[in-house]
Amino acid sequence: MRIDVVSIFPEYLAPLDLSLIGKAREAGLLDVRVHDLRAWTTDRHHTVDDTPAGGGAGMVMRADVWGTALDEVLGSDGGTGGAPDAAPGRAPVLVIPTPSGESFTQRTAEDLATADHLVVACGRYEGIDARVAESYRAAGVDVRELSIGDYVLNGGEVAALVIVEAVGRLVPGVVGNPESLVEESYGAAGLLEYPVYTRPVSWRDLEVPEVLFSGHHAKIARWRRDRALERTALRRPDLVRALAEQGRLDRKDRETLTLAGWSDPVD
Ligand code: JB8
Repeated sequence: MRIDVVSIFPEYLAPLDLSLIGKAREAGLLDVRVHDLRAWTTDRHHTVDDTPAGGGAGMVMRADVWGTALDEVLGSDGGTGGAPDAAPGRAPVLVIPTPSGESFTQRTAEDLATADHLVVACGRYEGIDARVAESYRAAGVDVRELSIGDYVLNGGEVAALVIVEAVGRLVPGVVGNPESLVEESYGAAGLLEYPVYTRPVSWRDLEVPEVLFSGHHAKIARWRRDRALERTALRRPDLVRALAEQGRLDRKDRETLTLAGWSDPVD
């Protein structure tokens, strides 16, 4: 997968050289390139922003600078999908982090992981002139304006790091043991993960729960699901309600939730 990130602070993206994503780059699984938006400015002061139309606080990033940059970075697949005689591949995806976007979730990451080419446009100030998203959408680019959560950052760079890591680790081969992709929070179960333990068996008078040494796999699985249900009920009641609505709580699940003091109507 090819990933281009465009920013006025390319140094902010330095963590992409590290750890999992850095190794995947070295292994040739991810081709990640970071670009300085100011390379596409033509004026003496390398201006990327201007005052907001209609007035108001702050500055807005100029559509013309972004357009020049994105035309080049999207390249030949920037239009409706590649060279005239190329196989009709998936449209390139233009990701624009913004607090006004749709929620970025594990489902979004799974979807983006099937793309061949992601371009992430990192805004600053009050964001990017809205015509940029509109124009590329009209040109056949799959434009996704995405929010990584209900809080406000100073720009899109940290959100880009989050999105590239969450998507990159789903690209086949990037995570060594694909088993670890399956058993995670927001995975199949729709619950938070159960608590995990390792040695030492006793630490500061705290013991690893006995059942985990029983060798009884069904018992261990049930214990883990009960602990997952309890912590999900406490921390993310919205997830428990969603499972209840989808009829994905069995009798024992409902019993565990009742014992944990869950009093919402679950069916
Ligand atoms: C200017 O909170 B955020 C976020 C904030 C931003 C921009 C992009 C994303 C651009 N402020 O995720």
